[in-house]
Amino acid sequence: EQPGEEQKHMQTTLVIIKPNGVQGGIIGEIIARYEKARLSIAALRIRNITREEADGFYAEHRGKGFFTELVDFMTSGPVVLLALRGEKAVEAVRQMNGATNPKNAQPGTIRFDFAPSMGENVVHSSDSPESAAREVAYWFKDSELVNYPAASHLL
Ligand code: IDP
Ligand code: MG
Repeated sequence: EQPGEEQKHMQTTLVIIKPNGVQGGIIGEIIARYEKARLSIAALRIRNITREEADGFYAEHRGKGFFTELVDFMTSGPVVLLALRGEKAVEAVRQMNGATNPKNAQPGTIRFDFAPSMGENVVHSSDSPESAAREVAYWFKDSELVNYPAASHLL
Protein backbone atom coordinates (compact mmCIF):
# COMPACT_ATOMS: atom_id res chain seq x y z
CA GLU A 1 0.00 0.00 0.00
CA GLN A 2 1.24 3.46 -0.96
CA PRO A 3 0.98 6.63 1.18
CA GLY A 4 -2.54 8.08 1.11
CA GLU A 5 -4.36 4.78 0.57
CA GLU A 6 -6.03 4.37 3.96
CA GLN A 7 -9.42 4.43 2.17
CA LYS A 8 -10.61 1.00 1.05
CA HIS A 9 -10.03 0.23 -2.68
CA MET A 10 -7.72 3.26 -3.08
CA GLN A 11 -4.77 2.13 -5.19
CA THR A 12 -1.72 3.68 -6.79
CA THR A 13 -0.65 2.21 -10.13
CA LEU A 14 2.33 2.82 -12.39
CA VAL A 15 1.92 4.05 -15.95
CA ILE A 16 4.66 4.64 -18.49
CA ILE A 17 3.96 6.69 -21.60
CA LYS A 18 6.33 4.91 -23.98
CA PRO A 19 8.72 6.75 -26.36
CA ASN A 20 6.28 6.75 -29.29
CA GLY A 21 3.60 8.37 -27.12
CA VAL A 22 6.03 11.10 -26.10
CA GLN A 23 7.38 11.65 -29.63
CA GLY A 24 3.87 11.46 -31.05
CA GLY A 25 2.84 14.48 -29.03
CA ILE A 26 0.07 12.75 -27.07
CA ILE A 27 1.35 13.07 -23.48
CA GLY A 28 -1.39 15.61 -22.74
CA GLU A 29 -4.11 13.59 -24.48
CA ILE A 30 -3.23 10.48 -22.46
CA ILE A 31 -2.99 12.26 -19.11
CA ALA A 32 -6.27 14.08 -19.81
CA ARG A 33 -8.02 10.71 -20.16
CA TYR A 34 -6.77 9.61 -16.75
CA GLU A 35 -7.78 12.88 -15.12
CA LYS A 36 -11.25 12.66 -16.68
CA ALA A 37 -11.53 9.19 -15.10
CA ARG A 38 -11.03 10.88 -11.69
CA LEU A 39 -7.54 9.53 -11.16
CA SER A 40 -5.10 11.84 -9.43
CA ILE A 41 -1.42 12.16 -10.30
CA ALA A 42 0.67 10.96 -7.38
CA ALA A 43 3.98 11.43 -9.24
CA LEU A 44 5.07 12.53 -12.71
CA ARG A 45 8.45 12.72 -14.47
CA ILE A 46 9.80 12.77 -18.02
CA ARG A 47 13.24 11.35 -18.68
CA ASN A 48 15.31 8.81 -20.55
CA ILE A 49 15.72 5.42 -18.88
CA THR A 50 18.84 3.25 -19.08
CA ARG A 51 19.01 -0.30 -20.44
CA GLU A 52 19.74 -1.47 -16.89
CA GLU A 53 16.59 0.23 -15.59
CA ALA A 54 14.47 -1.20 -18.41
CA ASP A 55 15.92 -4.68 -17.84
CA GLY A 56 15.13 -4.58 -14.11
CA PHE A 57 11.68 -3.15 -14.64
CA TYR A 58 10.74 -5.87 -17.16
CA ALA A 59 12.57 -8.67 -15.28
CA GLU A 60 9.52 -10.99 -15.59
CA HIS A 61 10.01 -10.98 -19.40
CA ARG A 62 13.77 -11.76 -19.43
CA GLY A 63 14.57 -14.56 -21.88
CA LYS A 64 11.44 -14.07 -24.00
CA GLY A 65 11.84 -13.54 -27.74
CA PHE A 66 10.69 -9.93 -27.64
CA PHE A 67 12.80 -8.88 -24.64
CA THR A 68 15.71 -7.21 -26.48
CA GLU A 69 13.27 -5.45 -28.81
CA LEU A 70 11.33 -4.26 -25.75
CA VAL A 71 14.42 -2.86 -24.01
CA ASP A 72 15.61 -1.27 -27.27
CA PHE A 73 12.26 0.43 -27.72
CA MET A 74 11.89 1.62 -24.12
CA THR A 75 15.33 3.24 -24.28
CA SER A 76 14.85 4.77 -27.76
CA GLY A 77 13.68 8.11 -26.38
CA PRO A 78 12.23 9.82 -23.32
CA VAL A 79 9.34 8.25 -21.43
CA VAL A 80 6.85 9.68 -18.96
CA LEU A 81 6.74 7.90 -15.60
CA LEU A 82 3.40 8.39 -13.91
CA ALA A 83 1.92 7.15 -10.64
CA LEU A 84 -1.88 7.37 -10.69
CA ARG A 85 -4.12 7.08 -7.67
CA GLY A 86 -7.81 6.39 -7.43
CA GLU A 87 -10.60 3.94 -6.70
CA LYS A 88 -9.50 0.52 -8.00
CA ALA A 89 -6.90 2.36 -10.08
CA VAL A 90 -4.96 -0.76 -11.17
CA GLU A 91 -7.86 -2.36 -13.05
CA ALA A 92 -9.32 0.99 -14.14
CA VAL A 93 -6.10 1.98 -15.91
CA ARG A 94 -5.62 -1.47 -17.50
CA GLN A 95 -9.13 -1.10 -18.96
CA MET A 96 -8.45 2.41 -20.24
CA ASN A 97 -5.16 1.32 -21.85
CA GLY A 98 -6.68 -1.69 -23.63
CA ALA A 99 -5.29 -5.07 -24.69
CA THR A 100 -1.52 -5.57 -25.08
CA ASN A 101 -1.99 -6.21 -28.81
CA PRO A 102 -3.81 -3.16 -30.21
CA LYS A 103 -5.52 -5.46 -32.73
CA ASN A 104 -7.43 -6.91 -29.77
CA ALA A 105 -8.04 -3.59 -27.98
CA GLN A 106 -11.57 -2.25 -27.50
CA PRO A 107 -12.57 0.98 -29.26
CA GLY A 108 -12.05 3.97 -27.02
CA THR A 109 -8.97 2.56 -25.32
CA ILE A 110 -5.62 4.32 -25.62
CA ARG A 111 -4.03 1.39 -27.46
CA PHE A 112 -6.96 1.08 -29.89
CA ASP A 113 -6.77 4.80 -30.66
CA PHE A 114 -3.00 5.26 -30.90
CA ALA A 115 -0.90 2.06 -30.87
CA PRO A 116 0.61 0.98 -34.22
CA SER A 117 1.72 -2.47 -32.96
CA MET A 118 2.10 -4.74 -29.93
CA GLY A 119 5.77 -3.82 -29.59
CA GLU A 120 5.03 -0.09 -29.65
CA ASN A 121 1.78 -0.02 -27.73
CA VAL A 122 2.14 3.53 -26.34
CA VAL A 123 1.47 2.85 -22.64
CA HIS A 124 2.44 0.52 -19.82
CA SER A 125 0.35 -0.09 -16.72
CA SER A 126 0.73 -2.35 -13.69
CA ASP A 127 -1.23 -5.62 -13.94
CA SER A 128 -2.03 -6.25 -10.24
CA PRO A 129 -1.88 -4.44 -6.89
CA GLU A 130 1.32 -6.37 -6.08
CA SER A 131 2.96 -5.33 -9.38
CA ALA A 132 1.78 -1.77 -8.82
CA ALA A 133 3.48 -1.56 -5.42
CA ARG A 134 6.74 -2.89 -6.88
CA GLU A 135 6.59 -0.71 -9.98
CA VAL A 136 5.71 2.56 -8.24
CA ALA A 137 8.58 1.96 -5.79
CA TYR A 138 10.90 1.06 -8.70
CA TRP A 139 10.70 4.59 -10.13
CA PHE A 140 9.65 6.79 -7.21
CA LYS A 141 10.60 7.31 -3.57
CA ASP A 142 7.70 7.52 -1.09
CA SER A 143 8.67 11.16 -0.48
CA GLU A 144 8.06 11.95 -4.17
CA LEU A 145 4.40 10.87 -4.07
CA VAL A 146 1.76 13.51 -3.44
CA ASN A 147 -1.86 13.11 -2.42
CA TYR A 148 -4.84 15.24 -3.38
CA PRO A 149 -8.51 14.60 -4.22
CA ALA A 150 -9.08 13.88 -7.93
CA ALA A 151 -10.53 16.69 -10.03
CA SER A 152 -14.23 17.34 -10.21
CA HIS A 153 -15.13 21.02 -10.24
CA LEU A 154 -13.07 22.31 -13.21
CA LEU A 155 -13.57 19.42 -15.64
P1 IDP B 1 1.26 -5.48 -20.91
O1 IDP B 1 2.13 -4.28 -21.24
O2 IDP B 1 -0.09 -5.36 -21.56
O3 IDP B 1 1.19 -5.78 -19.44
P2 IDP B 1 3.08 -7.74 -21.12
O4 IDP B 1 2.66 -9.11 -21.49
O5 IDP B 1 3.43 -7.48 -19.69
O6 IDP B 1 1.94 -6.74 -21.61
O7 IDP B 1 4.33 -7.37 -22.05
C1 IDP B 1 5.09 -6.22 -21.79
C2 IDP B 1 5.30 -5.49 -23.09
O8 IDP B 1 6.13 -6.26 -23.95
C3 IDP B 1 4.02 -5.23 -23.89
O9 IDP B 1 3.38 -4.03 -23.53
C4 IDP B 1 4.55 -5.16 -25.32
O10 IDP B 1 5.03 -3.86 -25.64
C5 IDP B 1 5.71 -6.12 -25.29
N1 IDP B 1 5.32 -7.42 -25.82
C6 IDP B 1 4.63 -8.39 -25.16
N2 IDP B 1 4.44 -9.47 -25.93
C7 IDP B 1 5.02 -9.16 -27.12
C8 IDP B 1 5.17 -9.88 -28.35
O11 IDP B 1 4.71 -11.03 -28.50
N3 IDP B 1 5.82 -9.24 -29.37
C9 IDP B 1 6.35 -7.97 -29.22
N4 IDP B 1 6.23 -7.27 -28.08
C10 IDP B 1 5.59 -7.86 -27.05
MG1 MG C 1 2.71 -6.34 -18.16
